[in-house]
Amino acid sequence: MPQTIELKISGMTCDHCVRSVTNAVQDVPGVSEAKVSLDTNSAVVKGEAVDIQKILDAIEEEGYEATVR
Ligand code: 9UX
Repeated sequence: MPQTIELKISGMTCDHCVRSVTNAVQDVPGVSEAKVSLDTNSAVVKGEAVDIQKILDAIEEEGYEATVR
């Protein structure tokens, strides 16, 4: 079943950060779309059968903190 996951992300300060987070999230299996916002320090991720913990781990590996909100 399709999922929409909203995340709070801290530590992003420029557009390159946004791109790093976007790419990392898009590489997680099942993710179809990741919209990351610097303005609101958040992301909306869409996908199917996604392991949310893998998204959080992928973001943390890039050096940012993420929580589901
Ligand atoms: Mo921009 Mo983000 O120079 O970690 S890439 S601050």
